[in-house]
Amino acid sequence: MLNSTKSTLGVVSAEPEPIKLDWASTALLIIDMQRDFMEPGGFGETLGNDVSQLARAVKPIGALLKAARDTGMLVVHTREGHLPDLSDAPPAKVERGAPSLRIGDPGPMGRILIRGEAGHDIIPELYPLDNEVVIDKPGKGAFYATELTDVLEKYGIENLLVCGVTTEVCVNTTVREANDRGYRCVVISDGCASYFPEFHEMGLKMIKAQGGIFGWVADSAAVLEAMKTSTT
Ligand code: C5J
Repeated sequence: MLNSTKSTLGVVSAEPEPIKLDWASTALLIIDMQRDFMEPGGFGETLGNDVSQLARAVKPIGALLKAARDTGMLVVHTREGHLPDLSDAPPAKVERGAPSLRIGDPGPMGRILIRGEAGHDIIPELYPLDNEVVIDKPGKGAFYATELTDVLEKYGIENLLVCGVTTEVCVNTTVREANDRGYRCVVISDGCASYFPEFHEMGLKMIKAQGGIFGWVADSAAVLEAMKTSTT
């Protein structure tokens, strides 16, 4: 799929300051909106988390996804998970803690956090279209051991609208990786969520602190407004 967004500029009302974006070089990056994190019986719940905390991000992401699809913006979805033989899952990740089920164990949505299982898939509300990019990642960051850099370079992407779960884990790790690679990241405050509301708040604060040390933070309404009022 080509990023068919016309070269138009929009100014997003963001923190710590407004940011001007060329939509033609901007992609929507949706992190790990998988059943394993969002639904009972998945990886998130095996770690003792209240998965209902994440539901609030679905609607704002859906609105951005619709706008991106309507305007031809590149959409990239990511999924955290591992190969069935666990060859890409470090023992340090699999063995830690005392979850009710470990990565690779059979659960109600198939084997926990394993590619191809029902739990690994993206939730129906945000399901990728056939022409959208889906990046499978073994780690928390979307750049580690994936083809994401190649995809972004291929489409001439310089800016990322980042949303998904969880704010302080895979969203923050990915934004830090992206920032070091030179991408401007706008993190969507209501399009991210955490099992711990206080970590969500702090995760956003860490990004926009010190003049935007890792990037910018804006809500979905501000991005949608900027997309509507863009100029050529
Ligand atoms: C976690 C993620 N929380 N997608 N993964 O383990 O944030």
